[in-house]
Amino acid sequence: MRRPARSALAAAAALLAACAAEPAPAQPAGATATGGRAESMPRFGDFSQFEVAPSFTGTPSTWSGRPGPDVVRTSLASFRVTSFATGLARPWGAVFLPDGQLLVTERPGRLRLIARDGRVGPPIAGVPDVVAEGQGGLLDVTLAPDFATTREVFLCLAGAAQGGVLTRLASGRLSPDGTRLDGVRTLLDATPAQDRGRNHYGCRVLFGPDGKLYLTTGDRYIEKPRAQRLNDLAGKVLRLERDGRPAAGNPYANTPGARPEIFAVGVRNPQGLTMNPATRSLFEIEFGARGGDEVNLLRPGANYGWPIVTYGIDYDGSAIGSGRTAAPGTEQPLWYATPAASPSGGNFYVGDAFPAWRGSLFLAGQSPPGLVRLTTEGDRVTGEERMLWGRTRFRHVLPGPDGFLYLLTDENDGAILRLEPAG
Ligand SMILES: [Ca+2]
Repeated sequence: MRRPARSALAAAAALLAACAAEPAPAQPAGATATGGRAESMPRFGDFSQFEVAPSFTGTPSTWSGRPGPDVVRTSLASFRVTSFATGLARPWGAVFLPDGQLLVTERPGRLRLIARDGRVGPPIAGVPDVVAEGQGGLLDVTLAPDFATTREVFLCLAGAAQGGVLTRLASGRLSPDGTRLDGVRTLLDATPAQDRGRNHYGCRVLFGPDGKLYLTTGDRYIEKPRAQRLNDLAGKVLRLERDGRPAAGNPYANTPGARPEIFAVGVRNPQGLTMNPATRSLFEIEFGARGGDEVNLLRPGANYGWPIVTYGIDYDGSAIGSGRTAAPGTEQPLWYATPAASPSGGNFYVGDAFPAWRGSLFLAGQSPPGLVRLTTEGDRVTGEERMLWGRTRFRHVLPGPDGFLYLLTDENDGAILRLEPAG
C-alpha cells in the first residue's frame, strides 16, 4: 500500500513540532520506516537488524606527530609515518589515477597532480571558481569510471550563486598531459543558495556500484531544518546521472514538491562517502555537533534523522531537535562517536601491505585529532580503534595502489603522510 505523499511544507512543519511531540520525518512516496526500496535500485544494505555499534571505550594509541623512522605500534599493525608530499595548502580531496599519480584538491581553489615519487606538480589550469571562505573552497574530486578513455573528473566545491553560496558539482576533462581541465561545466547546484555562513558543505562525491554519481551536501549550519526539507538540496545525499540530472528511479521522484535528485535526507555535515568493497554498499560519514558523529549505511529514501534525533548535543551544551537519539521513521547509524571523533573523509582499506586491516574502514579525525579504524563484518561495524591520536588533524584517508595508507593534513606544512609497514 502506498503512503500518501508528504509535501515538503508538511515535513518542515513536522520538524518544527519535533521538540514537543513524536516527530513525523520526511518520507518518500511509497516508503515505510524500514522499507521503501525502489524497484530500479541496485542492492543496498539492509541494516534494520543491526545493533548500533557502541562508542569507543579503549585507549587510543598515540605518536609523536612527526613523520620519520619511529615505528608506531597499534593493535594489528606496526608502521612508520612518512612524509609523501608537502607544501600543499589545505589538501581536502584526493584520488589516484590509473597511472599511480595522485590528483589532489587544495581548498583555496587549486588542483594538483602528485607524481608517484611525491613530487608536487603545478596548479592545473581551468579549475572553476570557488568561494574559499569558512569551510568552503575546492573540496572533493573523483574520477569517472571510464576515466582511462574519457579523462573526465568530477569536482565538488563551494560556489557563488544567486542568493549566496552553495555546494556545487562540476566536471571537466583532464588534458592528456595533466596540465589543464577542458570542457569544465557546472552539473548541479545544491539550491537554494544561502547568504549567511560558510560552513557545512558536505561535498564528497563518488560513483556508486550502479554507475550513478552520489553527492553529499551539508545542512549549511545556520538553519538545521534544511536537512529535512524535501524542496531543499542541503543536508542530503543526492543520486545523479553523470551529467547532473536526477538519476532514474530516485525515491522522491514521485513526491509532489520534492527534489528528484534526493536519495536520502537528514544528514548534517557528511564529509565522507565510500563504498564497502565486501558488499558494494555505500557508507556516509558524518561530522556531528558535540559528539554524535555517524557512519550511516545508505539506502534509498532513508531519513538519517538530523536534526530531529542525534547522539550529540549542540556546541552550547543544549539538546538538539527532540533531544532523543531515536524516533520512528528515522534510521540509526551503524556507528556513532560520543565523545567526538569529528570525522572528515574515510575509506575502506584495500591492499596487500596491511593484510590485517582488510575490511577496516578508516576515518580521518579532526577533533580530537587522529585516525579511527572501524572493523566490519559485512555491513556491520563490529569494533573501533583510535590511533595516531592527539597530534595531527587528518582531512582524508585513502589506500594507495601500493597498499600504503595515505593521510591528508593541513599540518606538517600541508602534507600527505603515508603509513608504511614496519616489522
Ligand atoms: Ca543521524
